[in-house]
Amino acid sequence: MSATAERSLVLVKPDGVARGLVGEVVSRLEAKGLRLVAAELRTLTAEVAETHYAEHQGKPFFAGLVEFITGGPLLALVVEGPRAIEAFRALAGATDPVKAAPGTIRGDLALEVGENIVHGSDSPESAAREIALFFPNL
Ligand code: ABT
Ligand code: MG
Repeated sequence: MSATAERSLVLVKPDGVARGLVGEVVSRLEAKGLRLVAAELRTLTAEVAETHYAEHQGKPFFAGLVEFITGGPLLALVVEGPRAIEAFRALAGATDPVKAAPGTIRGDLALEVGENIVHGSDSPESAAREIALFFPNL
């Protein structure tokens, strides 16, 4: 990784995989200039899901969130590029797809906050933690 490059964990969540949007998401992030470093299709255990979303434990939507994210295969990606974390969050759009700007992945392709197609790490600390959780050998 070059000195200016940064890595982010991106997930195409089970709703995105089920809807056939993997190609659309990967196409958008590659077109932006982000480079794929790792990719794996897998179904999460509850344990990994609860660790990944540990910051939301105790919130009213937590149980539903874990059920959703473990409900089918997702595509886990590590992407790399200058300011990759912020770059992918900008491509993804706001958490609530109705508020997400048209032109973003969520703004164009999703309607419900609980099924918003993609995840992207939200800080360098989150990215390090999430990449270690999903790809411990990277
Ligand atoms: P993630 O990339 O999934 O972490 O989403 P984002 O960082 O944009 O938003 P946060 B706040 O981290 O939401 C995590 C997941 O929880 C869902 N959620 C969130 C709800 O279902 N209801 C809510 O009120 C809030 C705040 C949306 C996110 N995941 N999904 N799917
Ligand atoms: Mg988040």
